[in-house]
Amino acid sequence: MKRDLPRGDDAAAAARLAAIRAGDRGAVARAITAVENGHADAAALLAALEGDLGRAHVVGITGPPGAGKSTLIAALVGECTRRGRRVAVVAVDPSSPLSGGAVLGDRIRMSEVAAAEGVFVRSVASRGHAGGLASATRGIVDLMDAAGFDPVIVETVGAGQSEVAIAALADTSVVVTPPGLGDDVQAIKAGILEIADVLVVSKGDSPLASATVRDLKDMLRLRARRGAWTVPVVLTAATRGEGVAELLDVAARHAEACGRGRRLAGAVQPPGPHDAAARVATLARQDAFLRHCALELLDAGPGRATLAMTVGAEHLNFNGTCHGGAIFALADSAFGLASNSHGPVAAGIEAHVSYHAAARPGDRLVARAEEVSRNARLATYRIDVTRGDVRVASFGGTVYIAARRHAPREAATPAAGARVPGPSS
Ligand SMILES: Nc1nc2c(ncn2[C@@H]2O[C@H](COP(=O)(O)OP(=O)(O)O)[C@@H](O)[C@H]2O)c(=O)[nH]1
Ligand SMILES: [Mg+2]
Repeated sequence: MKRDLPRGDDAAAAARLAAIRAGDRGAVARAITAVENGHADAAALLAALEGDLGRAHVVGITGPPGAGKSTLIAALVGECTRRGRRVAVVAVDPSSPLSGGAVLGDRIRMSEVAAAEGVFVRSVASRGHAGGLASATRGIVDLMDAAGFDPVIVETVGAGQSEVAIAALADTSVVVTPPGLGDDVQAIKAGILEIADVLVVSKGDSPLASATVRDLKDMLRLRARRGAWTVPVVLTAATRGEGVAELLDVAARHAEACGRGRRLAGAVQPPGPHDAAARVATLARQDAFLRHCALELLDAGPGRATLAMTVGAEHLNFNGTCHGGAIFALADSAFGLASNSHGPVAAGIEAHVSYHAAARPGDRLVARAEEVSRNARLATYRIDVTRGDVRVASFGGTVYIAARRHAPREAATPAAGARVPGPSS
């Protein structure tokens, strides 16, 4: 009798898997509950579905409370169903009791679209998840992916570290900004904006909306482009259905350019010293400014990079000495490479420099960048610029570490053996 039990269990498990793969709502809902409760079966279930993952386009929608995320998602869901797509939504509820009203509001708005055929909506309460929220959300996204929903939309409130981790599940991260943030834009730029693949200015019916679009576009212009993708700014008025189809199109274009299933590639082994050197060499090769300034990569490793520059006629100021801007560029480039040696994208948010000695034509300047401190989100670097034994400048800088990693394509480009080729090789 006992020998029949495992067979019965196997058959039940197989039936459960088949039901999930077929998109059976009840089966998906029960599996999500098992994942949320950390049920023993859940891990085995998710493992069995591994081969079914990576088909869905996972779109993360984040932004401050009240930005209009839920309203926008409801409109996106409507647009998806009009296009014949089966769409799923995971709304990660903020645990703050202050936002209880908003959570209730979400449920009401969502329930209108959730009743539609081919739409699956699930709220995840962050209370009781104690740090496991990101992994529970990941499991839920996986289940929706395996069940054939595409896209899978994840709503999070952009604030703390766990929200950034949840946003990292997404193939396309959409950051929603309400109009009229003004100076606050500066404050959020270093953080949540860095994760954005697409920026949305919501409530486009507000008179302040077009000014906010302009502000964000100005800000983006100041920022380095990431790979082939240029972050667009989309104006939406979700309550009127405006900009919603455009947003869906833009998100689809991002998935075409940058791929799906990013969360599945996130579990790669931690990079070793050679990976860091190879990554820096690849980044240096791809850096047009480094090439333009004829900066030479001498050495790299985890958290460090050394660059050299020979002072030429084109580097001189009106005094006939090396322009401070050229020295800054050398130090800043070493800073940029060192801080991006670990894999996750690091964006400079602050830098300062002191000049100690002049440099003249023919001088060979070496900038050595070293990591001083690092946590999950921020890292600081010290860069010494020297000419032989003489210190020419000292440079200090801070980076914000984004949740994403450099595209695997870049990181995987093999460097020649253990040698670090210079930017021009
Ligand atoms: N005027 C206007 N109000 C909007 C628009 N979208 C959302 N809202 C309002 O903004 C408030 C917050 O919206 P909600 O979607 O709950 O924001 P969330 O907290 O980011 O999910 C609600 O009162 C919405 O009615 C819009 O396009 N125009
Ligand atoms: Mg909401």
